[in-house]
Amino acid sequence: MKGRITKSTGSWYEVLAEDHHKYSCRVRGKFRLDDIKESNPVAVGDYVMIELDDGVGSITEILPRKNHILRQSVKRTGHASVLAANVDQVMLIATFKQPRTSWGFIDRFLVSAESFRIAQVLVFNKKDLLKQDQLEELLPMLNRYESIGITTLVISASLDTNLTDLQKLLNDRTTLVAGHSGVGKSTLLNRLAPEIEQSIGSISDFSEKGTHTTTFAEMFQLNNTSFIIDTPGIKEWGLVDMEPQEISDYFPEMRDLRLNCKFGSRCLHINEPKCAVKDAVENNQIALSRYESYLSMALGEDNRK
Ligand SMILES: Nc1nc2c(ncn2[C@@H]2O[C@H](COP(=O)(O)OP(=O)(O)OP(=O)(O)O)[C@@H](O)[C@H]2O)c(=O)[nH]1
Ligand SMILES: [Mg+2]
Ligand SMILES: [Zn+2]
Repeated sequence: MKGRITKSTGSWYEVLAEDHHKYSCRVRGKFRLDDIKESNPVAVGDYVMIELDDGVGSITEILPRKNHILRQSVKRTGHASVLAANVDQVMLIATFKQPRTSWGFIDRFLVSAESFRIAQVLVFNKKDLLKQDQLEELLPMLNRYESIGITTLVISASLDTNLTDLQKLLNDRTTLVAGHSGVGKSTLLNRLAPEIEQSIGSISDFSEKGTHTTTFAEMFQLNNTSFIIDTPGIKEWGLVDMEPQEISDYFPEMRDLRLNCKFGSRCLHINEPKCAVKDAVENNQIALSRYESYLSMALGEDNRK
């Protein structure tokens, strides 16, 4: 029977099978996974074949992936694990305060998704906490993201503000929801489908660093064709296997411009003469904060948070 991985704890997998039942499964035998070198061969979102024996399932095959998104291991550099497979878009949940998400972190995440060729939605939650002047600071920034093809939304999960707009974006897709701990990912999922019942942290938990309420990625079905994946809060986001020369390919506003740089695809847009990207920053065609994010990535600075 065919199914889809909805949860992985490392040794056990939960599979939503074609018969609409969920089964606990283990991996049986060895897979031919020639091009997958990550530590976890089976990820949330994977389509698999399972065999049942007395209600206990075995995963016998992983079906080919459309895509996957890798997460750099925090503990072991050079190691990555598959955060999820077969996703149509990532939805990054950020907050302007409680906690504050930095633009550097946002850009790192968006650039990674772009490198895996996965569309991005940037959502700011906790609108209810923002004063007028804070909104006026945030909205022009979001316009700049809109202008480079990233969908943005400002919502309040706890007050249901703009959730119908958000719901429209989820239709007929598999969406991975990511963001720092405490931004309200689980709160949002519970609002979208109350039967999900994801546990929610109390605000005081988040003042202590390292507290994560959600510990495993888990996929939920919103309707027959719409799936959403809740993930544990991300502390920092590293770039996986990316050469400095490659990074500006994943900034949509830089991608085409770089053809006009004197040094073309070898230009790092740092100190090179006649650089079209630097010119565009000078005349505000590229947002300064985006260029600063770019620089920190290209220089390998550690501003992952
Ligand atoms: N003021 C306000 N608080 C919110 C909103 N959404 C969520 N919260 C609160 O933020 C806190 C964290 O919410 P969670 O949903 O647990 O956050 P999370 O992103 O799932 O966190 P992790 O599972 O640790 O990654 C809780 O106290 C929520 O009640 C909102 O729109 N406005
Ligand atoms: Mg959570
Ligand atoms: Zn350049």
